[in-house]
Amino acid sequence: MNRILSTQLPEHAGQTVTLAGWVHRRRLLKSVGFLVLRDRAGLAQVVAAPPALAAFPEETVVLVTGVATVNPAAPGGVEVAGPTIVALTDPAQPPPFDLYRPELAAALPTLLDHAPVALRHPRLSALHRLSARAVAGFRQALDALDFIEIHTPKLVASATESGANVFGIDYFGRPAYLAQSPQFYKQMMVGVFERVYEVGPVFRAEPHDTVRHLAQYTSLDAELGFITDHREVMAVVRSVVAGMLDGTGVEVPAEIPAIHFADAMDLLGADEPDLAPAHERWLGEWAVREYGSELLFVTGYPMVKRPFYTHPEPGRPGYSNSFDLLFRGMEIVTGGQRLHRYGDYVSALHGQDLAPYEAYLQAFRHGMPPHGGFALGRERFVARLTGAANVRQTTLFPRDLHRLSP
Ligand code: AMO
Repeated sequence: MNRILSTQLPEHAGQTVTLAGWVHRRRLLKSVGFLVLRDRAGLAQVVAAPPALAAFPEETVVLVTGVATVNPAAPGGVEVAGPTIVALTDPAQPPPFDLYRPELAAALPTLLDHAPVALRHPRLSALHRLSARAVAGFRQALDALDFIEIHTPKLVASATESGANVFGIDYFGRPAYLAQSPQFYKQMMVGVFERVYEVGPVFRAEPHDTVRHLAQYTSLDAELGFITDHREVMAVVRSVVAGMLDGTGVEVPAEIPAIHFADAMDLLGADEPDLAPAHERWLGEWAVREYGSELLFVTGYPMVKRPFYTHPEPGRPGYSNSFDLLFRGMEIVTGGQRLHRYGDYVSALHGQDLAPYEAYLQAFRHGMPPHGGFALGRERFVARLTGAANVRQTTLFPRDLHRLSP
């Protein structure tokens, strides 16, 4: 289609141009009418006599040909005058909310039920563009560090994280699962490529209705070999997060501050094996006060709360060489050093049937380097970045306890 975008109007001042997009809004005054057209780049104002706009209700898709005319009052300083407007669809039915208002005045369930239309709102689509830029930043940072991108199965034979929140499925008559993470596969591929990453969907049958849990989310995973301990993984996390936050105004310290889990518990005056959301919030505020940083690593989580592949802390076996990264008081990354000796895996899986882990264990039987990695949840990252209170706002089509459609 021979068209220019709304943002290109100023370059064409004085010329006849064609724009295509959605009718974002019409304003009909006594003697003049305005049609605001929305395309993927932004908004453009079209001026016409009010009767000429009557046939094009909001959200109708139109082709507008007219003269790009300088008008300082128009968005971008140039509007389209003397237009011919052709509808490319039937007149659109009005959406259940006004997409042209700066804020969508509808409750989250309504917006999610009407996601195909609600997501057209410039605020909402902008958030998802930001998400896409963050994922591009993740890839760029890891490409620059010589990682390669892999794609691993999402239909799997065993749970990779805790067994509790795994979706079971019928796989040609055999039991199987939706992958909770690419954990086993990314580790196995360290044995091939040394440094790998994956961007893909993961599935958690989360039984709780919370603002930070989804049944499907996008996991940004990385894994690297030949490390001394988890601190090298944390340095990679720092580069990745800096890449993802580039251009957002959030400052990433050259070294992100870190606190050991045991010290965090002392600060919190608590004695628990894991951090509760309120603990994370408190530590987030503490890191701002103490270090001026919105990012904080918590290291050394107790082994009892970490998966079996976690490497213990040398000299302090109750703790682990693992970490979480908190961003604005919420866990967005989990990672750490892994076991890498076959015998250690057999011990860690104590007494369990090893058959489902056969392919995974194969890698360790045949020689794996010391390695570690991490996973960052895209939806939580974007929620912290944008201030969205609920991860459902950072997912195009969220999946949760109650929602399987749209
Ligand atoms: P973990 O289970 O902590 O670790 O998940 C890693 C990150 O994924 C995000 N996340 C979620 N986001 C939305 N909905 C959920 N239900 C959900 N669960 C987790 C969080 C979390 O920090 N294999 C390990 C990672 C590793 O060690 O490499 C793992 O999956 O942002």
